[in-house]
Amino acid sequence: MKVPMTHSSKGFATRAIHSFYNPLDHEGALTPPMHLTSTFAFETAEEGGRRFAGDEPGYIYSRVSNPTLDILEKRMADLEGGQAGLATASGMGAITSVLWSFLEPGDELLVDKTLYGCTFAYMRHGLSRFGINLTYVDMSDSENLVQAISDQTKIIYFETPANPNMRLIDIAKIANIAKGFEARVVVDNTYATPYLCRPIELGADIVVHSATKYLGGHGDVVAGLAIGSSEDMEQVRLVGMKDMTGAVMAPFNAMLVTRGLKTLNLRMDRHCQNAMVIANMLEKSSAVQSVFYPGLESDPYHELAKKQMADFGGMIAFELTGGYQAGINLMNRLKMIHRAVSLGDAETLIQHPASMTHSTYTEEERKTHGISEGLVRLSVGLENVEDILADLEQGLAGSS
Ligand code: 3LM
Repeated sequence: MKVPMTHSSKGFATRAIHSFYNPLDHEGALTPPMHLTSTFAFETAEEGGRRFAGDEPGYIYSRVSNPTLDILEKRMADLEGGQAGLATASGMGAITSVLWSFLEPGDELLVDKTLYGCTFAYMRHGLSRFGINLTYVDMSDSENLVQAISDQTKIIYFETPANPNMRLIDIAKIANIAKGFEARVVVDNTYATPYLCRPIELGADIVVHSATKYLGGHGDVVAGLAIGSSEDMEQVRLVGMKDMTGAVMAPFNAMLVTRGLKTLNLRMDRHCQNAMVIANMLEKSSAVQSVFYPGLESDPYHELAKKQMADFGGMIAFELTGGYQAGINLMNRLKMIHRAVSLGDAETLIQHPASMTHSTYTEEERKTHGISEGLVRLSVGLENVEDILADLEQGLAGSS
């Protein structure tokens, strides 16, 4: 496994385990204590006033900040190579808090054509109702962005690899084009995680995550994170999150995500290894028409993946020779693999984007946005790969 670029002098795993917490400052408690408190007492009324005015650091109320969240926010900022982080109630909480913080009526929002279903719905049915001019750009060819960008562009937004069809976008190229403009480049790094890809180091301004996925890693928490410059994150904290969405992460959930981070590198290595084996099997299977996985040499994004990712990730999309019905048959024949949305868990999960995660698009929109009706999405888990293979093979055998 190639060792990813490091942000500070210690390695990725070491920082994910140790940084920004010393047990000796907390009665020796190896695990950070959880601050299950909504509010914080002030020594004097004047102290409270100074904190509200921003003249003095210190906690006020857990919708603004909390010590348990602080550790996670700092660790994630460090792992992503950003200055500051913000822990939110969900991935959607991170995305909405960031965008509400920087957009005004009349501003232009340029988004890639493939987005996670609820992100698409928020932009298409939410933001555009409030005077934001939303334009879809196929950013897999950065020339399209050169044509679309203007002085009105305030946010350029994309996922890489994109949910669900595994398109990749060249982060450095996009960031370079945005340089001459006021626009912030916001990247959803949920699929790759900072272990495999660090958009900020490639020139992006803000990274958002669904921490529900690989960061938490165990399917037991809904959570989100945003990372960026100190100034931007302060604005998202005090405007987007505190006043507009209220989507703050709960301390218990921060504990779960902080725990997940400790094994992120180990889990990602295994997700990647398993996914490579599965993708190779699918590519060879006569029941499968096409496989979308950037680890395959035949994949159009293979070279870009090698350039901007340390490995190819745990997500695969594919279409069966027998089309939509064969995909449904396959899903229903599986015995170990669970039929469920979400991703990045220990358990291998399979779902059908057109009727599930991407049912927020109309059929017509899915067609325009390149999400085919027969596509099946697999989140490759941490089980023994032979068992995942065996379940898929028996499922495929009777799917047509
Ligand atoms: C899913 N995705 O199954 P939360 N960004 C990306 C995501 O994949 C997601 C979010 C943001 C799925 C969830 S679908 C009903 C279940 C790339 C979530 C949003 O708010 O933490 O769910 O993150 O693809």
